[in-house]
Amino acid sequence: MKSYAIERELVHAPSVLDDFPSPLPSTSSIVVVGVGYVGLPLAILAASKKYRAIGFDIDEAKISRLTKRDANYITDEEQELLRKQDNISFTSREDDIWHASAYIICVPTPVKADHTPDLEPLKNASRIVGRHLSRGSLVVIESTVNPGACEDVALPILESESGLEAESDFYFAHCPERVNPGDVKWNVRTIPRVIGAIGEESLAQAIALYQNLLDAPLQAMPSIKEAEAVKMVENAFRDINIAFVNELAMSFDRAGIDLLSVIEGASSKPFAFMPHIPGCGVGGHCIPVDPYYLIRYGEKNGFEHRFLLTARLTNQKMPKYAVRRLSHALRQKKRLLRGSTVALLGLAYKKDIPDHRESPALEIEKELRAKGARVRTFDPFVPKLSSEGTLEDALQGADVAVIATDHTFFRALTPENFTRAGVDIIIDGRNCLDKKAFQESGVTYRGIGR
Ligand code: SAJ
Repeated sequence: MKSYAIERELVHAPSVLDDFPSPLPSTSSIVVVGVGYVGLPLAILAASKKYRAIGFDIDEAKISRLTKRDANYITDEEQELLRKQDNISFTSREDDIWHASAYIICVPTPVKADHTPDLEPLKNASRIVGRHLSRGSLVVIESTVNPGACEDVALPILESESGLEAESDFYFAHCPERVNPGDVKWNVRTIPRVIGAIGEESLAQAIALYQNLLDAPLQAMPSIKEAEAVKMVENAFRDINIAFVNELAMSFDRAGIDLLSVIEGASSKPFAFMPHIPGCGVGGHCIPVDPYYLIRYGEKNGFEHRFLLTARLTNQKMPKYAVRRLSHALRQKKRLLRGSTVALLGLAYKKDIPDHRESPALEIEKELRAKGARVRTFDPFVPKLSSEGTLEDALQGADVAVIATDHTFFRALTPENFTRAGVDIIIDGRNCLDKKAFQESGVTYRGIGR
């Protein structure tokens, strides 16, 4: 199938979806399976485009909260839209999702403890959709998967559960999600997308739907596998670039070179350099996970992704590196980490969001405790995991502090916030504080790579 970029006006796909957008006859609906940080904005977007949107999830507690329009993991704009839309409903009952015109699967694709892909959520979602789709339905998988997962794992389940055949009876495509949690500029409506499908008709159907849903360019891929590979490559690219600066950080810390200023200098080159920032680790549900999907996929094809794995191992050692920076700073003052009280500031994996999945901060906390330190945690975005309710509570009586998340709130901290509490060593795990101000205050400041 040829690969071509689709501009909005170029595709006139004869489609069962032709009567989209609404006002839709009651039979036309879009079921989003999995209403987490990816699926919920998509369901809200569909409703805002006048589709009849049904958010389905197996988590009944989540469905009950969403039915009350209670969702704290979407932007304020999306929350406002959710409250306003009356053509969106939420359910965990399969009886509510029969014969939809389109099913969009947005379930998690994590890795297991041994870093192998866990496709159980995808398989389960495929079984649920397969049992309820009908002739002419469109099924799109947005979950991030390695090449081959849509056609070799999800599709056989969809066909066996429905008794229908893809392309001839129902339409099947992959449009990998590109949600960037916390980003208000690039959101589900505006982020460009790629789409791969099982055949020409499926591709046309999927493009017709996403053209109605999005206000963003669509890139049609030659196949589903290439569409799956796009997302994997995007995120592995980010992981290896972060690993590059993290390795440089560990080297330059020994040489007393400020890597942040080196990166700033390299960024003056107007081409062929993309800055990344060293830090205390790589968290979230995408960047530390997706490379393993590629690594395992390579293994299945008899190829060893040594470079991807080395990058993963480099990033995975950064939480312990941050603790070593602290131990070293204490030793220089003839003090020990064991028995010290450490204020760990930040638990989320990324700034200004509440998500703490795969967060390096939790690794740092574990390592500090393993080394015999007393740990007090504070993250205004993650109150449930914080042992202290305020910054002052966390700092009062602490000997040292570690910044593990560059929340805007923490970026604004000054040396006085710490010195007045008696804290005299700061490990800035996100290189987000004003290094010069801290050094001039007499506080021992250590960044990661500076
Ligand atoms: N991180 C660094 N140094 C960097 C950038 C990030 O240490 O230079 C760390 C962050 O602190 C965090 C982790 O890596 O712990 C992941 O950060 P992220 O900014 O990549 O955030 P994610 O996980 O939300 O990544 C998403 C991804 N989006 C999708 O998968 C659709 C990713 O592709 C985006 O590049 C990223 O957002 C983004 O650009 O913000």
